[in-house]
Amino acid sequence: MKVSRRGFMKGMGAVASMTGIDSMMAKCAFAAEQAKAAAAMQPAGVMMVKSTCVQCVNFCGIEAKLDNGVIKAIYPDKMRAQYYNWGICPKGATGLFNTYNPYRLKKPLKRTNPNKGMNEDPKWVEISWEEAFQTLTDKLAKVKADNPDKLVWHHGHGKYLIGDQFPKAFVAAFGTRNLVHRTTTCEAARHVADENTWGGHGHLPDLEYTNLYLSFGSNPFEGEQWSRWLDHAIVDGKERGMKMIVIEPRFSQAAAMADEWIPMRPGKDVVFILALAKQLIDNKTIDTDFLMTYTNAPQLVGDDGRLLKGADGRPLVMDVSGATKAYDDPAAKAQLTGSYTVDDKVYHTAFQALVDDIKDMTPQYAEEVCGVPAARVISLAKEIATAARFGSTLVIDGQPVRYRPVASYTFRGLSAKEFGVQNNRANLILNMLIGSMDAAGGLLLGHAMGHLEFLEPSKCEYPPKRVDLAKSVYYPHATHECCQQVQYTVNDPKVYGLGYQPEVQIFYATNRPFSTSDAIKQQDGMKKTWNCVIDITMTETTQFADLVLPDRTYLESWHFSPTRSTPGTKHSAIRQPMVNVYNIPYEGMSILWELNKRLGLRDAYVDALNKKWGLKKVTFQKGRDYTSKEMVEVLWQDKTGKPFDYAMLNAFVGKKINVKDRYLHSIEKGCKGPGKQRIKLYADHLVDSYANVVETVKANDIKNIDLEQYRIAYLPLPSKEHAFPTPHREAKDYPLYLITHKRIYRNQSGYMAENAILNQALGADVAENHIAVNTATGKALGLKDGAMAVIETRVGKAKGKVKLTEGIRPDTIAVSYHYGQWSLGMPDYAKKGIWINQALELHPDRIAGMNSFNDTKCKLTKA
Ligand SMILES: Nc1nc2c(c(=O)[nH]1)N[C@H]1C(S)=C(S)[C@@H](COP(=O)(O)OP(=O)(O)OC[C@H]3O[C@@H](n4cnc5c(=O)[nH]c(N)nc54)[C@H](O)[C@@H]3O)O[C@H]1N2
Ligand SMILES: Nc1nc2c(c(=O)[nH]1)N[C@H]1C(S)=C(S)[C@@H](COP(=O)(O)OP(=O)(O)OC[C@H]3O[C@@H](n4cnc5c(=O)[nH]c(N)nc54)[C@H](O)[C@@H]3O)O[C@H]1N2
Ligand code: SF4
Ligand SMILES: [Mo]
Repeated sequence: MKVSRRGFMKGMGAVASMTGIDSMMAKCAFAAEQAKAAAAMQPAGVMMVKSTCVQCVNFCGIEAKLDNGVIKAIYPDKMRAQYYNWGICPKGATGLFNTYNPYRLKKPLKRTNPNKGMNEDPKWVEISWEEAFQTLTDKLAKVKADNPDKLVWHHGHGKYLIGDQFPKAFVAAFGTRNLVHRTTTCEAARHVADENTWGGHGHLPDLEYTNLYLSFGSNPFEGEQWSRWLDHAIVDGKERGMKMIVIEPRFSQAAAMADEWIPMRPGKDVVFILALAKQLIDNKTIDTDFLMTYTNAPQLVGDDGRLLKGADGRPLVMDVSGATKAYDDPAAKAQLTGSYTVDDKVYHTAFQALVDDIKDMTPQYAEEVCGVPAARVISLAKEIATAARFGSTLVIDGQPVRYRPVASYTFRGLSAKEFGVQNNRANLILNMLIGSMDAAGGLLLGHAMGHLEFLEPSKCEYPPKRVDLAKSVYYPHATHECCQQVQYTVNDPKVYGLGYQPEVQIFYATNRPFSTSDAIKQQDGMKKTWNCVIDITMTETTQFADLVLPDRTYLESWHFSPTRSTPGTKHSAIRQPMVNVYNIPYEGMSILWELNKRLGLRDAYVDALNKKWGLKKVTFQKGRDYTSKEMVEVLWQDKTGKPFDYAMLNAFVGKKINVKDRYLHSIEKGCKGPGKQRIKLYADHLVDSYANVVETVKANDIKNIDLEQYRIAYLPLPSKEHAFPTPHREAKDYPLYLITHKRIYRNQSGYMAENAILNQALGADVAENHIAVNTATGKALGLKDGAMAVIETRVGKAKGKVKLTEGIRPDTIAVSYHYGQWSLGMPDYAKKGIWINQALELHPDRIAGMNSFNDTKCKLTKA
């Protein structure tokens, strides 16, 4: 019998309302019984169900084939191909193995061994959901009555499983300021660079029209990114004749696809980019019109680093007449370069400040620092200039738009760094110089000047309010809820001036003691608090948990699922349950609902949900309960205006973006003309942020801030100092650079290490990772291919198998993330490979709070 999706959902709906499987009114034990009954009532026959894969951040559309209620195969949803997603990856195709995984968590667990540690058996005891909720509610009620900030909520992948909004609404209703998530381990430095440059964040290369694509350590094809749209847009671009140059220390899959691989020395990109900038400027091959119209390049800067402003506070420019004028005076003919005396003081244009800043960035200097031949710096600058087609326009659908078909793009390659913000600012400045921002074929910015507050200096508060020290004097522009500082602060709040000791931590789909740098030290904080973990398998985090709650997987639960918009499309999607393999009665969304209810916060939660989700037409109502399905229905209807039946059949609705919205809505609206803020080529407000750091440190006699390092971090322009992160300066006895990266066969950590296909069927190379060592380096160190070696850094050691390759710089080794799990709750086959994070130094960016993952230096020796 073949059953349609609509028929199936009707059946499920009937089961749900009849048995209360999804109903939060039900008592826990009762719900579990009913879940079993529901599972037994799966319809017979073959059926196709559309949904969204949420095993990584790409949210691919999927179509699953069920046979008698059992998932037999997962295919890509062809309907989404025209919008963003053409196919699925090995993880997506084998995702059912993560759901049918026999090592899944099935019942709530209570720890009975009070000692926490890597080798401590927690001595779990199974408990009922009722007892689990009661324990958690009691703990939370106590904390709430005392000081709600003593609760710290963490989510990692959880951000995508149920969105940021549900947890954010919960902490708002509860009253704690302490919610942290994973963005600060991903790309927060890039977001903060965007925010401090153009007042918003998020940008994408316009690959449909790009002719020259520079990729600085963005890792598509391996670390899948942006809905795999990036992979396909790159392939399509290349078929059209686009040239792609990959600049990074390692021969990545992207490098394998590229026309050229430039093996950059780790962490030195900023010098390379500034050397390119100098060449472009010296050769007079820059987009002057762009700089004058959209950026603060002509604004005057004093010797104190600040902008010269008129009586009304508006920044001034130097008119060709020799008088200053307001930057946005339509009558002004401003100078782009030069130094001028105003009221007996010397001022330079911001552009001149850049020219002076990079005067030493010769091709020879770039060669010395970055290990890239000087001749290639010179020739690449020429290539960029030719490809940029200065002054040209392209007519698309009858609309002329600026045409600068060169895009310089990056992701964690420049962001997962101690100077991540400055690295990314350098890349933005390169795009500014060639005028590629918001041009056809260039770099498209999300919503320029949508948040002008990002362009203001930080108040550098002290004492800090939040456990992650965000926006405090420690991380003044940390706007993305830094997670990796938390355990240090929890371990010793007084050192940071935090006025309270956190008591309870909840971890929802995140694996912090495995995923952060200097990971072993991170465990100390978790030993001090009572911890609840919500996951689908045992992990390194459960090793430190007091209570563990099982969750349903992405194939078992509802969500108004995210998608990734692309330069040309926007969409909405849902995720829907198709099985419930272990009859688990709750999942992320319903756990939160139940908690709020038991804490007496249900109506406050409803208010917060409406606000966080920005609901307008259809909203959550007070005084009633919602099943997870009903919550998704509210969200779908408000966001799409379409009936929910449509969602259950198609799981997706998409639309194409018109030319105006694509090219003329961002900087054209936000940065051009009178009264509009200009893009900050020169980030003058960082000078004031630094001054506020100095003042706060002095006023409070703060001992653990190195002001000289803050001065360097807060320079208003990226500079050569930003190519020398702490380990590069200090770890003199450690000769090799150590970098890490993603692999296509894993998403992060935890559950996927237990997927039998990805661990057994695809062979040994997939089941583990290795140390990539240049052949010449291996020979010099007496290391043969396959030999065991020890990586030693200033913070730890990691042992693993060597893979000799030409695909890495001789002064660098690379180890992928994801492998070498050690949780006692995992089967041995999931533990293969190297856990590199125990050996990575942690140096958060002093602007963004984003962690450095790729700055460490090491020794390599035969094991
Ligand atoms: N060396 C090195 N370290 C890295 C990286 C790197 O490239 N190199 N990458 C960094 C990056 S970009 C990030 S984002 C962080 C991520 O690190 P974290 O934020 O710590 O963890 P996540 O990988 O987001 O979450 C993984 C957890 O979610 C669980 N999970 C999966 N599906 C479900 C589900 O349906 N329900 C529940 N409740 N749990 C589920 C998994 O079992 C696992 O325990 O790691 C960072 N760490
Ligand atoms: N298969 C898979 N896909 C994923 C994930 C996953 O776990 N698995 N995670 C998702 C998440 S949460 C994220 S944040 C994204 C991350 O997406 P990416 O940032 O694209 O991926 P990473 O592998 O973290 O990127 C690091 C890249 O930078 C390079 N690199 C390291 N140091 C330097 C340097 O100094 N300079 C330059 N130029 N390059 C350098 C590395 O060689 C590597 O290729 O991936 C997402 N997609
Ligand atoms: S790329 Fe990510 S979302 Fe897409 S199929 Fe693979 S795991 Fe799923
Ligand atoms: Mo990430």
